Amino acid sequence: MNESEQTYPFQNFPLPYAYDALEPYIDQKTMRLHHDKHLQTYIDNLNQILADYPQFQSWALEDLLRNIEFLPAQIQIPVWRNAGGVYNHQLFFQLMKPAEEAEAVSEDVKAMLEPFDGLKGFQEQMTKAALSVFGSGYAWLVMNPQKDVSIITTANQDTLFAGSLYPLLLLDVWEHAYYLKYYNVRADYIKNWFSVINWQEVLKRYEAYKEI
Ligand code: MN3
Repeated sequence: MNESEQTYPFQNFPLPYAYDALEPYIDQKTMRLHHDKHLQTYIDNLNQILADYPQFQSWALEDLLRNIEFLPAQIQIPVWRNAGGVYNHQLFFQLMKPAEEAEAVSEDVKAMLEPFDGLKGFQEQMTKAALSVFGSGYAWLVMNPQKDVSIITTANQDTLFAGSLYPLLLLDVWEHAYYLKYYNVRADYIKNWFSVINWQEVLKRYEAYKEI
């Protein structure tokens, strides 16, 4: 089942690689905490909130986020935060892969990144965006309905479902994503994350959305 189609009670899917598979770029301890504790907490919170609202238990994660204004007022903010936390983390983990499995960046990826003058320009702009996030949030590579790609940032566990942008790639810059290994040096974490991007998956998302 596609992860975005799952409904209450939400479950934590295993990582698509071993906890230590992203070493030395992202350490095993961070991955265990990030996946087993941080993501799990968002899942547990979301299930706990929806336990009292059986009428929304058949809604997929995306339905909840897209239609947040149709939920009872008292659960809109907690569902937005926790469902967002689940969605963002599942996508973030899915879009990384072990560096030793990484292939040379393909011509198709280069074409996708043309608006940034290629891979290097993309890395520079993504780094700048990720460093600019004040406090907790994400930097994203997104596509708009006109099929233009750009880089944006979001705060906390906001998702892109309130607008019309489609997520191609995201970088978690909450401190929990890097503090154990990189302490306060977010820039080094960002630099190393570029080595574990799953470009094939990103490209799949890009190609699929271009067709819509
Ligand atoms: Mn996180």
